[in-house]
Amino acid sequence: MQMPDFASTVRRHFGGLRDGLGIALEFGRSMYTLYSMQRSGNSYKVRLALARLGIPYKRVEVDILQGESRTPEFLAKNPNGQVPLLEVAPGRHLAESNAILWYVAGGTMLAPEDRIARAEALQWMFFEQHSLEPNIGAAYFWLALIKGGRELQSHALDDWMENGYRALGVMEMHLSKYPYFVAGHFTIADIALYAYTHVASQCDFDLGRYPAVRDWLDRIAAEPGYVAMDWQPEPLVAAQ
Ligand SMILES: N[C@@H](CCC(=O)N[C@@H](CS)C(=O)NCC(=O)O)C(=O)O
Repeated sequence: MQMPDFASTVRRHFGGLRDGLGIALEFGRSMYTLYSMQRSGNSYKVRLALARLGIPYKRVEVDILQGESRTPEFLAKNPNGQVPLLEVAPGRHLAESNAILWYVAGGTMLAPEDRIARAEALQWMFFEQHSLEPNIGAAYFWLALIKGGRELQSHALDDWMENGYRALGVMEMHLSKYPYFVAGHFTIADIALYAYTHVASQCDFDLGRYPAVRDWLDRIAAEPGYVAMDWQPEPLVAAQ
């Protein structure tokens, strides 16, 4: 049987706290580099998790609107040409926001280890990628970030609204019974779902009919270590 090392034992017990412990325990391995765009909800998920865990990282701002995620240099790191992207060790890159969440939160309270709770977290994180992000995420991108996006995407708007509201309805049903999505406490499933839900009102969605979702949004914003989407941890390093 492999014995857990001291760092993972301590992180398991205290990993939900942002008290600098993460910084101390992460000491000794190379610092993460996060390729991220400030107004990307998928990138925000990772920034929120790293902040909550107190894990320091170097951040590289990638402006996808200027094609910076499609340069040969970036495609060599992520052939899929998207952010977020985390360099976890020199030359070793991890893509897909929810996979990155599992990686950075592994061994902490944010990543449930109990078999059913882990599967439930995955269930909600797949839901996020299939039912929420393609609708509310797309609406946010085109309506809130792209000038003239509403006109360019007028053919898609009705579907995004209908399917986005459907996803919010599913979340409302769950949150009217439970304070968090999984395990009775804040986890990476909440982080994944929070990223685009909290900007839904910036892209035409009216959360008035979703009181449990609104209460949950307030609960997440009050979590220790919470950072807002526009929070910047350090001076930006230019993309290369
Ligand atoms: N499923 C991916 C989606 C990532 C994604 O859509 N990233 C967008 C920004 S939010 C992007 O980089 N788009 C640039 C492009 O596709 O060229 C994830 O969860 O990380």
